[in-house]
Amino acid sequence: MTQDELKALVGQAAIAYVQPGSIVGVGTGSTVNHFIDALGRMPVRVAGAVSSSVQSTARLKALGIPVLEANDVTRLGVYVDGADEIDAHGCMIKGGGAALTREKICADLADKFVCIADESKRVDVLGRFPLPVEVIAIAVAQIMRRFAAMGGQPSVRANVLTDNGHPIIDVRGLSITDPEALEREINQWPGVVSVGIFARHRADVCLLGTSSGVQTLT
Ligand code: ABF
Repeated sequence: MTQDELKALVGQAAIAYVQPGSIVGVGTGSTVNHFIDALGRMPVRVAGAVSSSVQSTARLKALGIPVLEANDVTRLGVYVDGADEIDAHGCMIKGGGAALTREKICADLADKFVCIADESKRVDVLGRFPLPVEVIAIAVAQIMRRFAAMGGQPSVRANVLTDNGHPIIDVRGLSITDPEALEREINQWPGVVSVGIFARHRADVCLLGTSSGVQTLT
């Protein structure tokens, strides 16, 4: 199966976690796009969705699925999102799609975080994928110096501002053996909006698309 077919497989499989008539949290990316399309095929649809990006909002609205703001809800039963990397503990690198901050906000509202990913995203140690960090523009140089001091190779993502209007730094060369500790450390640096390590709030379930079917990892 192609990578896109594996993404479609898990996008459809995630529907099993969605209560018809509920409000669902929706992430961002090509795998999530398959999930959104599957939402559109539900015989009894969701009442609405809280979206993590302008991109996902547009796709939901095109299917006639009402989109609510995060401030419009107090809790979400489930949040479904992709990842750039996921380890055996459900810790993830996210943010390749530049939506990491709103993804963390939406995930924070959810009782269950369901990660959907193809098998290429499964790693033993996080960090092969460049770590995305959303930052306040005036702090870019100092934050890059901090990453260089820990052995990383930071670069500003060219021609990208997030939906919140901020630049992103991508950091190569990190071997993230303690994701939760590194997330806590980076979160406190002045100028960091959010870091693309999802360890403090990791996935509760990972639906991994493999050539032999969907593996459910908890
Ligand atoms: C999103 O899913 C991002 O955090 C992450 O970068 C992306 C993965 O993209 P794709 O599903 O297109 O591989 O949540």
